[in-house]
Amino acid sequence: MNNDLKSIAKDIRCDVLQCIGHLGVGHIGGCLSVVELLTVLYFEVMHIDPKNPKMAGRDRFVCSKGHAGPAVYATLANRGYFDKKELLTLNQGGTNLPSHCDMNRTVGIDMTTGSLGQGFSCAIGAALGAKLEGDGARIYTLIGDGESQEGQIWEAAMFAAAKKLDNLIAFTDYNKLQIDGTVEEVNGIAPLADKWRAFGWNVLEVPDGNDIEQVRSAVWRARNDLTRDGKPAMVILHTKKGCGVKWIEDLGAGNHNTNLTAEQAEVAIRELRGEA
Ligand SMILES: Cc1ncc(C[n+]2csc(CCOP(=O)(O)OP(=O)(O)O)c2C)c(N)n1
Ligand SMILES: [Mg+2]
Repeated sequence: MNNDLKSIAKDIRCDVLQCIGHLGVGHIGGCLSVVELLTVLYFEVMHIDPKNPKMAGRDRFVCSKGHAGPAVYATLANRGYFDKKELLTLNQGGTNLPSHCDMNRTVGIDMTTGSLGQGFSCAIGAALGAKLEGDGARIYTLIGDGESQEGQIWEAAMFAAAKKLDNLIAFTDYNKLQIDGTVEEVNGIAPLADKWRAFGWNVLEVPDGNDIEQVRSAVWRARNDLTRDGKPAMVILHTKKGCGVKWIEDLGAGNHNTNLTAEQAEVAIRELRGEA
């Protein structure tokens, strides 16, 4: 596998901007904050085959924060699941790429998500299923920090530990922002790591969840060391919502679901590629 993860992440980030810019609006902030994680999972860690997307025993990724669909689609396209041209159909009539992940429409998507809190439970069900099957699959899942205010998350967290799901590796996109403000002012979730530990999980914090090397070593550590003692693992990624494009980052919570013109996307892409 090509180890140039940084340049792959840049391609994915540019594709997210391009497809949302083409549509004119989208969940830009929460897509850009998870690009490094998706890159590491799909290009280095997960046991998957884009040519055989339903392969038995494959690892699964459940994007419980389903509004990050465009980031997942850009990752799948770059990984070869479908043609990159398809990205420009994002959320348009008849598309295979709706704004939120849909397992019945998109090749490579294994769980439908978008109603916050629910995808995480589905991931836990998949982990339990894989255990019962004994097929060796690992289940990776991503939740938002605002999503972590959902009661369902904590019920599911308790269940996963009780069932000793050590084939489950979860991530929190701790970007400190949600739809209408900071997580802290809406309904603070700190101390987050202590909460997960108290629920029986092994926990790892990544100071910069947009640093590919930090993410890479954390994912491997979670996979190899933190899921060996009957416990699931939670990796808390301290990220920046809108990461990679300064003016989008500066919108703060305003970058959650925002307008982006094709021209603005083009300028941002040129900047990212160092062509500005
Ligand atoms: C059950 C439910 N309630 C509300 C929404 C609308 N909604 C979509 S994204 C979002 C904010 C999520 O914040 P966070 O989890 O922090 O996501 P991120 O910052 O990564 O975008 C909300 C309230 C939803 N999709 N599902
Ligand atoms: Mg958030």
